[in-house]
Amino acid sequence: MKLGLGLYRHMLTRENFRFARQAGATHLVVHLVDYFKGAHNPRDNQPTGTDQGWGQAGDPDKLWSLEELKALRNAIEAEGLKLEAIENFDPAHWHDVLLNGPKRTHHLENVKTVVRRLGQAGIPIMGYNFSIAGVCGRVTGKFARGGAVSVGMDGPLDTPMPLGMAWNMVYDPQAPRGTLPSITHDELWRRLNDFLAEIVPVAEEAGVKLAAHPDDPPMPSMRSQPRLVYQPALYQRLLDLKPSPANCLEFCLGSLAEMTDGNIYETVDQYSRQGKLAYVHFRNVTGKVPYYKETFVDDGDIDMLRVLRILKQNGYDGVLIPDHTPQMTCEAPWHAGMAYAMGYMRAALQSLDRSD
Ligand SMILES: [Mn+2]
Repeated sequence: MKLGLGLYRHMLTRENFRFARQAGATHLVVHLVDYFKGAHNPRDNQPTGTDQGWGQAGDPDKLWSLEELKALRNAIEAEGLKLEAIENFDPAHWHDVLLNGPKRTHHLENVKTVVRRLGQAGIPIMGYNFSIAGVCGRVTGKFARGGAVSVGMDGPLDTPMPLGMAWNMVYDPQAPRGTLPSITHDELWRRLNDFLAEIVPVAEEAGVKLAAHPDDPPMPSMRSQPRLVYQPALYQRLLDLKPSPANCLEFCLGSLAEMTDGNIYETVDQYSRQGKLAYVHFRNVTGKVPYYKETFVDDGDIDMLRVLRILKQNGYDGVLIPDHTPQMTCEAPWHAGMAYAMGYMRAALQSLDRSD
């Protein structure tokens, strides 16, 4: 297994590539969506939800270009790292795939274009989250050990979403007032089915794995919209809809452990045994929806070492990234939190390798 670090768009600097290397990473996972345009304190790298979500989505007419992707890969390789995955499509480019809106056909073409460009740029994985409401409804507080600031959930959130919003970002600031009508779970699965039918063949041809993140938080519905993968067994449904080497998982241990059904070790075994993990979000948590808190990696409900042993047993050879960590109380809360998680992960992997 390989150690990686995830970086947000505004962090794609040589200094942060070096930070990743220093913390033991060999691989990077990169977010190209800018979640922090309206953030008053981007230093914490913790977007928080309001009615307006994380802020405004990107430019609908500007897809990530091949040149941009190649330049990014080159800059990362120049620091001795590999670019393993891009995490998340920009809602500006595909909102009508999620919403089944008037631009749906055009937005499916956008996704195909982005996937083909990843293939051409030699980036092996595209992570995505097929979710109408996205990551929302979380609270922030001093929940983690020693009063470290982390996120969690403190009860359901079912306020309907305003029009012009998808995946917790605003794609149309001029949208009329009003709220998005609810749809059924069956309708959401039908939209996913159509998405996979169109995109998986393109991903196969491009040599790119599509990696689905489970719902964060994994509630059956949020903001009056259904969610897709909110129990461990629903991941199997997603895989079985379109069996293909390109139909894979962005396997988030935290979100999976927050689910009310199943057992995290059986879940890890079930999906890693099938070779379906594109990469892993290696984070820990205490509690389950709708009441849970994110914790330091060594301090939650999941026995992370046991997870690693199962992954090894099933031959998982991909990348692990910390995903999120609590913010440590110092001048660099995000970096310190990540460095702590990376040190833990590196020690765990070394100990696993040397215990044969
Ligand atoms: Mn995750």
